[in-house]
Amino acid sequence: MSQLPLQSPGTVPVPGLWLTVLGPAALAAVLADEAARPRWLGIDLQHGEIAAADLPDLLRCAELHDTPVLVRTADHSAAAIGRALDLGARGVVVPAVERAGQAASIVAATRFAPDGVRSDGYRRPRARSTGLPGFSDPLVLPMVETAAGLAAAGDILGVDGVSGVFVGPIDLARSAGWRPDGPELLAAVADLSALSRDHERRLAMFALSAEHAATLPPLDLVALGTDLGLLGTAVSHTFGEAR
Ligand code: 3PY
Ligand code: MG
Repeated sequence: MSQLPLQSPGTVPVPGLWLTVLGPAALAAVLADEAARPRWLGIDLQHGEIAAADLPDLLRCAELHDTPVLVRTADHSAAAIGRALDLGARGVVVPAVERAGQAASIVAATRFAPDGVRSDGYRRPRARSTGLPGFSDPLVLPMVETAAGLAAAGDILGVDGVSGVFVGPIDLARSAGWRPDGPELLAAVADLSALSRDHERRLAMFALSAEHAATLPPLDLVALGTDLGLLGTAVSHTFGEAR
């Protein structure tokens, strides 16, 4: 697989859509336009309204539309991580990682013995790749979203098998006492961007909007908003003008 070069200043991160409410039928409609669809999807099992039971149909729908999915698990458990990968997720985003040891356990949960502790079930074996050229398979992205996680980011990025870190600006800002779109957060992301490159790892982040994304330091992956957030923006724009 060809290697996607690590991002350098001014290059555009791979844009994704964060799903919090959509079901498979609506997702199929969103992905129907091949020229304009998001390059990846994040399915959020920590927040939002999507239940674990919705995952199989959402993943099948995404697969039929050739769109790789990262699942944000509700917690760090090997069960949650293994299940997301079994169902076809190309990677996992794991909330609030604060220590290298936690990151190592998460990596172990993504790998079969003898390299890890992932259980091998009865599902048909499938050759899986992230579908994102140059991104490791599966993507293992611990979230940096607390002040403690930020302080430990170098150690977390140094863990063998970690693909990179995923910044959660809302929780990070809350934990550090900053605004999510404030200058301290931007400076922290710039530091993480440099640190990720030093470790030859990826940097991903949830942006508050496409406009916010345009202000961010170099990233590899960016979520440009949520399904419900984008719908809300379109509704206020449309009905604000129609009133
Ligand atoms: C955060 O910003 O804390 C997130 O987890 C985004 O979903
Ligand atoms: Mg968060």
